[in-house]
Amino acid sequence: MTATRRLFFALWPDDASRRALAAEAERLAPRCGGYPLPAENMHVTLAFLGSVDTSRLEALVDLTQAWPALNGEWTLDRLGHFPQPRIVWAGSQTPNEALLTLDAELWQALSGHGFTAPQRDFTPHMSLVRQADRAAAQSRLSAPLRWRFDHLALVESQLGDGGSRYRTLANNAV
Ligand code: 2AM
Repeated sequence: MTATRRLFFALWPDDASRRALAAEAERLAPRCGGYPLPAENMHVTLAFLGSVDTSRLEALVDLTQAWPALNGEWTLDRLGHFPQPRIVWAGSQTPNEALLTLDAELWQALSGHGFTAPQRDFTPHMSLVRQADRAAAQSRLSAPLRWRFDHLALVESQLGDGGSRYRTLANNAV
């Protein structure tokens, strides 16, 4: 049997932004019928790779570490709901071009390593509440949050009883 790791690329906001998002998640969870995600889990998933053979890990670490420095900014100002998989999330009214470009460039680079981008459109979002049966009553975030994304992370997701745990395996931070 070959060993695999569940991997994805993500942007991880600074501590203060993650705390603000976790507070929003706590506020929303009782109204949406789900459970709030903790501050340490707040992130934006870019390329989700799923189960990857460990023999491919080194190339992904190299790709991540060699990725050019990021200098982007994203303002979260809207709330959304994915009825399936039951997530209430924060995102933006206006598409963030830098983020969309980054995702496209990442998949372009990953295609050179045999990974294929999903067919569906990319909706950048930060999941706040899981198992959420209802959307939030309002479609705006109570206080818009502007944060800078300055590094790309290769992350492993470990599924456990208490929810997902994430571990950064590599990043391109200087
Ligand atoms: P989510 O926050 O919208 O659930 C680790 O599981 C991360 O990868 C989560 O941020 C999750 O996004 C995302 N993810 C899980 N399964 C996915 C899939 N099949 N396609 C895209 N992203 C996925």
